[in-house]
Amino acid sequence: MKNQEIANILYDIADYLEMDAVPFKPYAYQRVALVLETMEEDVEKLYQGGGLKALEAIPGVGKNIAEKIEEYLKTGKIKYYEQFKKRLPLNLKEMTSVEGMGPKKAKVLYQKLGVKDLKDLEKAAKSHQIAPLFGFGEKTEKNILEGIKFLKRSKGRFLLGEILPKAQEVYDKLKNLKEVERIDLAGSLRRRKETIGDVDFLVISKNPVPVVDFFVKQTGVVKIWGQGKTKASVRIKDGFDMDMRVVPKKSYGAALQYFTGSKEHNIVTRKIAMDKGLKLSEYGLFRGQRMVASASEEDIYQALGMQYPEPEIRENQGEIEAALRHKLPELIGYQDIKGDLHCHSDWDGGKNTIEELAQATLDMGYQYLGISDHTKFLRLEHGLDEKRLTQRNKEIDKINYKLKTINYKLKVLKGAEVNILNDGLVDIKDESLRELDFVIAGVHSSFKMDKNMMTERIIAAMKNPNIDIISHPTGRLIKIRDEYQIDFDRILKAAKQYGVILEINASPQRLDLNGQNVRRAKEAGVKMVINTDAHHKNQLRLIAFGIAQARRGWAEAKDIINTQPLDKLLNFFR
Ligand code: DGT
Ligand code: CA
Ligand code: CA
Repeated sequence: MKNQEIANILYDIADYLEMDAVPFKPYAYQRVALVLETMEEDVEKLYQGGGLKALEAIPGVGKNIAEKIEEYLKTGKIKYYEQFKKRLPLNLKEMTSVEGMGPKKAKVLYQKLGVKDLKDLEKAAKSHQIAPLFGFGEKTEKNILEGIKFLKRSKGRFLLGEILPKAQEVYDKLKNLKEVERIDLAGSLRRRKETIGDVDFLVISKNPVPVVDFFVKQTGVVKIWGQGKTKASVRIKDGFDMDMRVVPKKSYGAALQYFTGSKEHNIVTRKIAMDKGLKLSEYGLFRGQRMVASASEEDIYQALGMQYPEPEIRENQGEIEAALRHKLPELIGYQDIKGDLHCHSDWDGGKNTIEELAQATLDMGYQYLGISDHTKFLRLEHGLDEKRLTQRNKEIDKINYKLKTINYKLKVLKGAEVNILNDGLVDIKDESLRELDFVIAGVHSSFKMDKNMMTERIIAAMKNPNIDIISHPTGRLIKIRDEYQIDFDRILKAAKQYGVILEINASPQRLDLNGQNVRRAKEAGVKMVINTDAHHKNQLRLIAFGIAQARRGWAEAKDIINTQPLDKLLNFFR
């Protein structure tokens, strides 16, 4: 399927157009790119079936863009794009990956200093060539260096949300092999860590050679790092590595325990075995030559006198001590969520109508759905003003009425995601907020405030009695930008004092709160909510990533408000 390839080119074209300060057009290209990325149909098949007309039927695609897609499908190239690349031969993706570096800045740096990629950029910033340029300055130069440092830190790791679906595909293929008795994802993927170094598969088979053979020959493999009788390691075209181990059934539990990690968890677990006069390895738990346990992880932990720790908390952050004392928390389950409270509808530029979102919610077995469209400060995202918000509320009333008449037990709740402005006020009148069932407030601008000001800004918003939830409370974008500066302890104290709920945003790029902050919130007695921030109905499924993060933070169902039925949920709103 070429959807993503084409989307990437359209994003680049949008950047180039922005460099040339062309109005409106960049947005049109971005919009189509987003549609291509998220649609399920294969654009090439659409074209084969219905030609140019079928392409023009894709939302946002006019004749002009349709012809470019056609050109790509026919020739593998788009001339318009090639001309841009020739005129401005810079590594767009690299340059704009630096937080705060937009296409316009990239163009100036290329024209004035010949900066083409990250390496050039770092050199230019370090030798202070950037600050004197018109429109840049000391602060921008400093931010660029910080941005580059941040990128280096996350290099070589991939987003869980990117990797898991791809690993799942390989998992399914392997599982279908007749030689494969059982297969599990191990390593950081099984622990649902937010970024992944490489994928680890563990297989039970009596006949490993054909399994290994299949693994290294599957489509997408670009390099074989190593291949033995029972193991292999490969790189696939998406740029990450996959390891596979095949073991016999009798030592499967020990192998799964070992390869799930984390390494830090394993080191301490092994020490506990030693203190009991045992030896724990990937082959089993032994007393001398005799195998004490090995078939299942449960057996091993039990033999060590430990409660079974779920993979998400195996990070040597207190879980071992708690397991020894049989005091592990009962983590929130993957089926415990009863509704999503952070979804954007087509009222603010999301992809689906409220009714479509409600339908998708029913399919997920939820009891409620909160629509929280952006408000007016975010003009690019079609934020709603007071008048449009009221109109949208009427539509929600109508949908609820319809759901009732067909006896569906789903309630659509009226929400909004308002913007916390620099002074802590929000961008919409309080009267409008009082018409809503709940209000989410979030920071979407001026991320570089100093720590004290940013903390005050958020606390000021929490004091507004209309505000129930703070969305993505630390503002990070994994691999893109760090958290903004806040005093998280003060935020927790204020949340507790005013009864404000903190969001665990499930979007794989955010996962905000992260596991560590979830744990701090729980310990401070602050309630949380797991939301997807979906802009498309398919994104409602991303809730699992938020649940995983909550589990990594030791959260139990009672810590998360949207594990509660509707009547109890409403009690949490101010
Ligand atoms: P990653 O790939 O960097 O996201 O993190 P992991 O945890 O998947 O690490 P990886 O792939 O290097 O190894 C998979 C598991 O194998 C790891 O979680 C624990 C185990 N393991 C690997 N190397 C060692 C080691 O030197 N000592 C111990 N005790 N366990 C190890
Ligand atoms: Ca790994
Ligand atoms: Ca590995």
